Amino acid sequence: MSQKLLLRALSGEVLPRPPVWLMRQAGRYLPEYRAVRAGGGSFLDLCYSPELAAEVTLQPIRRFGFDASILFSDILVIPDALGQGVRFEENVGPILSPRIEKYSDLAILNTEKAVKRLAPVYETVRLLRKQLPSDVCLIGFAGAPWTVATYMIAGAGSRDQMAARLWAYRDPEGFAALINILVQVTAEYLIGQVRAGVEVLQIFDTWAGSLPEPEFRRWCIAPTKEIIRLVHQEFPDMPVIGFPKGAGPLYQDYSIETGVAGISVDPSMALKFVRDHLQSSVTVQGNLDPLLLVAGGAAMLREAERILSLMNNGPFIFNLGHGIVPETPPENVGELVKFIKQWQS
Ligand code: 1CP
Repeated sequence: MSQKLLLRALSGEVLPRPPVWLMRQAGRYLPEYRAVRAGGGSFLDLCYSPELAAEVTLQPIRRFGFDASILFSDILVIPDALGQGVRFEENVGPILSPRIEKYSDLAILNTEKAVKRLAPVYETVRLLRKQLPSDVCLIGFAGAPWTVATYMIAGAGSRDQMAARLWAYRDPEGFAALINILVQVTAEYLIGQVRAGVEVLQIFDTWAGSLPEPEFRRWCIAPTKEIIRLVHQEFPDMPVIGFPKGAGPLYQDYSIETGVAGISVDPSMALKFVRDHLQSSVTVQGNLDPLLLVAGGAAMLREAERILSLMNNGPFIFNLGHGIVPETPPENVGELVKFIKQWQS
């Protein structure tokens, strides 16, 4: 069998049409996902139930025929597994308690326990490798240490990541200790996913854009580089996609310095910059505005056409610039995937 499209794109090949998958392709916009969630149990129970997690991972593959499948889990399983309580409240979002606010709070985190708690996720990966169509690539993922730390410190999602930024300015050494714990556990978690069968990894740094340049280098680039070094020590060829959302021109240094094979770009990035400064060194993934997927119709297809014609002269993966929102009509996703799959450069 010829190699899967996503792997070919990540090894630098330019394809007649790019592989397509969408961040948050499983989730609340799909009625079949809501039906599984209505079956009772918390969101984290779903993440730790291999049969159900595999089922919701497969739902968008069956419906739309994506070229890649992302493991169903969440970036916040890491703090949960470290022993900080995590729950997801309807219409509120994640709540983490107790908050990790200073160096001495790190004592509650248990790295031994973490690896054990995450075993069900590896089982989900094994089930998926058996159940996925043979041409669909399985992507594993984790949150980057900076982004996960912002939730652990604020105890919830926060608009400006104020608590984490203040800790990092006031006590960089103490903050570095938290980041180092997250680097070690995240690398171990990603290596576990690869051992279980994922073929590509993505690292989500959703709040990278809230840091000024020196802090971006210290808390986003350096920890991501170290995680990738640890993964590559065991699996030298494992392709990693980085997503430092909102990093602006610093996407360039991130893509050169961290060791990523692919860079996922958000909708604010000008494609001429992306083509001239990122695509020369790595495979680019992106960057349709998720709200165009809500709007649908001619506006969505016009922008998809613009992205394809500008980006598919180099190594490219079609995706959104951020995750699918719950308001998205599933039929728009179907129309978009059909359009990409029929497109030819
Ligand atoms: O059913 C529900 O009510 C829960 C909704 C939900 C879902 C479907 C959450 C809660 N997480 C997920 C799955 C998820 N999260 C996946 C796998 C599914 C897929 O992509 O198909 C992935 C890759 C994530 C990653 C994730 N979780 C990120 C990084 C990417 C991004 O969107 O920026 C972040 C920041 C989270 C935290 C999180 N989990 C859930 C919510 C509502 C949030 C955001 C909280 C906030 O607003 O700050």
